[in-house]
Amino acid sequence: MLVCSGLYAVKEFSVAQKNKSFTEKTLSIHVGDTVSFPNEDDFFHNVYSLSPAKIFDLGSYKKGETKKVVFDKPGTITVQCAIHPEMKMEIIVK
Ligand SMILES: [Cu+2]
Repeated sequence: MLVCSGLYAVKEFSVAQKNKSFTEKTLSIHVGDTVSFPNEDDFFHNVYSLSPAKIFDLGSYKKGETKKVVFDKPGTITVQCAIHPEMKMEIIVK
C-alpha cells in the first residue's frame, strides 16, 4: 500500500528474523515508513528498541507472525531481540 505524504510515497520494508539474526544489518528509510518484522524461525523472538528516536517493544511472537512499526521521527534506531542478546540491527530514519 502506498500513501502519499507530500512528494514522498511512504514505503513498507521488511526485516525478518531468521537463523537467530536479522536479515538486514542496516536499513535506511524515510520518516513515515513502516518496517515489518516477520519471524521466520521455529522459536520465539521479541523485537524491541530503546533508541530515543523510536522506543518500542513488540513482545514475543512465533514463526509465521509479523508485527509492524511506523518510524515517525528521524534518527538511528538500534533494534534488538530480548530473547537473543546477540541479535542486533540498525535502522537509519532520514
Ligand atoms: Cu530472538
